[in-house]
Amino acid sequence: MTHQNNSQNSTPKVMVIFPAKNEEGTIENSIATAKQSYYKPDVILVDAFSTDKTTQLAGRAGAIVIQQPTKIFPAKGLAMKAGLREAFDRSADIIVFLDADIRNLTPEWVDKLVKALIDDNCDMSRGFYTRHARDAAVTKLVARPLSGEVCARRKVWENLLKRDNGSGSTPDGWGIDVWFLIEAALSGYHIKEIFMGTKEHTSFEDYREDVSKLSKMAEQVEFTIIREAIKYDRLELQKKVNV
Ligand SMILES: Nc1nc2c(ncn2[C@@H]2O[C@H](COP(=O)(O)OP(=O)(O)O)[C@@H](O)[C@H]2O)c(=O)[nH]1
Ligand SMILES: [Mg+2]
Repeated sequence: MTHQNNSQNSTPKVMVIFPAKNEEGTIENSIATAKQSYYKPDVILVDAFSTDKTTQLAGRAGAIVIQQPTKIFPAKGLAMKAGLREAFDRSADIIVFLDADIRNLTPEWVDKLVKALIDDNCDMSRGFYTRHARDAAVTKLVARPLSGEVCARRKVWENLLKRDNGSGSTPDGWGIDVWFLIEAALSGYHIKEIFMGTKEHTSFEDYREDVSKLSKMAEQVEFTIIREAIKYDRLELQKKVNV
């Protein structure tokens, strides 16, 4: 197979970014596991002013620890943008995001996401999973693929960030994943879902019995989709959809 992109001639510098808020139960193992990837990634933790031992454990596991810029929550978007800036400064070629609350992470998750870019020549790879029936309600009901495990080359991330045209409209909270997804799709990027098996993550335990705890997340995802529809003048398209 021929590749248009030749950065795979030398080994790409892979960086894994974990946004994390109070993840002391899983962070150390997550970082150690990510570091065992075939691609020997450096790991960045973007901390949300955690009040538990997350940052100490992350430092001990060998991660570069930075703080998200402000104490607003939820700040998944702020954290991802801060992580990307740090990875750009550290000359990353390929940047992988992983959630920090995963109990069954293996090094192959990183391998598979990165390999999809290198071997299959897609622009963005995203994890998808066999999930518990009540898990990932927002993803299942509102937008797919939306997992926190997402990987792209530096240039793709840079181009996506430029698409807010300096307006600062890139979401700071839970809207960020769907924002990246829509902007990637509208950029014509080839997005591929990669099957990872099952995903066991601790946040599910918080909403397992009551998915209405995800209402804030669902609202931010929905509003982001509406804002994007307005931005790209696509609201008229809904007339073709039978509701
Ligand atoms: N830096 C930062 N990380 C966050 C914040 N909120 C959640 N996270 C992290 O983002 C990841 C996804 O969050 P999670 O609660 O697991 O989302 P879910 O899996 O969709 O329920 C986890 O690693 C969280 O620790 C935040 O406000 N700031
Ligand atoms: Mg989770």
